[in-house]
Amino acid sequence: RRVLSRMPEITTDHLDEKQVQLLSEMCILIDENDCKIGADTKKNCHLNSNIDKGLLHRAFSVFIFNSEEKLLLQQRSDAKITFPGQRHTIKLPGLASALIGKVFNHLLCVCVCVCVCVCLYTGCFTNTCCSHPLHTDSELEEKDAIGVRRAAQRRLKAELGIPMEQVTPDEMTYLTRIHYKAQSDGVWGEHEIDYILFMQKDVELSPEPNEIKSHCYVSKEELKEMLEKAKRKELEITPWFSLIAETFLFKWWDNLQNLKQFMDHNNIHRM
Ligand code: DMA
Ligand code: MN
Repeated sequence: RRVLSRMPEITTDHLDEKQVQLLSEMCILIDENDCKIGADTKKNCHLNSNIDKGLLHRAFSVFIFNSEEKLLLQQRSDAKITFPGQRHTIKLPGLASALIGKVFNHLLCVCVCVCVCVCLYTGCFTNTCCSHPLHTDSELEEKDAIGVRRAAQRRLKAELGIPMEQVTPDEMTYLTRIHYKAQSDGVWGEHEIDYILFMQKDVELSPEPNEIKSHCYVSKEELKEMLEKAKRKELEITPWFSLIAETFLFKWWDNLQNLKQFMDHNNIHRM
């Protein structure tokens, strides 16, 4: 049957149990104009095999700034299935391992592991919070992107432990939408239209370790330094955060008090 063609045999046994459970959440399927066309599991939405056929879902990215205008970043936990803190496997090039004797290969593997671990000790950094509105009445509601803003409130609590009353939907500014695609590894990836939500407020945090390895507030200068380090492969940044940081972020950040001029709910930026 047609639906079966979307479900290739994928083992999730080696992955984090809590994160695997979340793969059964129902995401919102959309077309390239962000019109909803159905629902599918988080798992099916994030398999490269389906993304290659054009499967696209709705998502959001929240950026919280404190009263000093510093941006709250998080480092994704190692448990995350897409873009984890540390890569799950390290592969040597086939030719290299074929040429090198077994013992030497083993030693080389250890060296590569150590180097990669040192380089990526900081893990995959990203903006405050990202996730997906679910296929429920409350999160499907499209007027003023209220469904997406409700989903953001839910995930800010789940990931960062921010009390729901400190991040109500009406405190979030919906700026615009970004359409992008990125592979995480051979199996998993992202293909989304991402709603950008901004908020400036001092909030209480109690991060959930299964979601987040660490968090920090950064100034513009500190983020620029991180972006430079990411270019030199000294730390890792998620592809969507990198795209937003290279395009709109600093312009918006310079205007936290006058964001209205940047609200564009008609266009979808293809990246
Ligand atoms: C997905 O983020 C959303 C974007 C914009 C990349 P995620 O992988 O952190 O989702 P979740 O927290 O639901 O696993
Ligand atoms: Mn996604």
